[in-house]
Amino acid sequence: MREIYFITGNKGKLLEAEKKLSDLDVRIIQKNIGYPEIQADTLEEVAEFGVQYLVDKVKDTFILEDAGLFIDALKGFPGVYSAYVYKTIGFNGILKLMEGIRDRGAVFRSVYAYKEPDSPALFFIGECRGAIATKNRGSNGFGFDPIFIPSGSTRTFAEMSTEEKNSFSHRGKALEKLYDFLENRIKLA
Ligand code: ITT
Repeated sequence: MREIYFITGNKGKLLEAEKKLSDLDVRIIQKNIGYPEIQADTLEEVAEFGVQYLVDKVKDTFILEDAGLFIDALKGFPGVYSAYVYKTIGFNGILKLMEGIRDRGAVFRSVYAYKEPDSPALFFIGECRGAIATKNRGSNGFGFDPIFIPSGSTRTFAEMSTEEKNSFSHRGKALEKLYDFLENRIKLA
């Protein structure tokens, strides 16, 4: 069985990746060694910098992911600053910023980086459009899940099981692409 290290401190992300990739012949192993999340304009740049930082430190195949919530009425905020905003004002702070705002549109984005030793990194991207709820609902998932309602549902991510969230989510879509890549990669090995 192939082993892939997932460089993340986020157990929720790990669970979603394990679920989505579970019927492949791979074992996802969490490695919580951290990497600097640079101030950049895009998630891709943050992920790319993370890979470059880790390449000398992790000798085996690894993945990492950078994700963010981009709110239309706030011109894309918190976007690349989502982790910092979550740690400081949390989803309640976002609900406060959105008080009285009728345009609730938002998009979650996810960028996965996959790095094998001696090969360039590959990137897999997923997006999920939806709306910011007017109050938090549900207790599953993590981060901004209690305030995000994906298009096509009336429930927040936090009111869904991991499988159901994956069927809508930015991460689920990026993982779908990673799944297809890995399936072929294993066949060719
Ligand atoms: P890493 O160790 O993998 O970097 P992190 O929690 O710092 O984990 P990110 O920087 O990618 O993750 O995420 C930015 C923020 O957006 C963070 O606070 C997450 O909780 C939140 N977030 C990311 N994906 C989410 C999702 O699917 N649902 C809800 N919140 C999410």
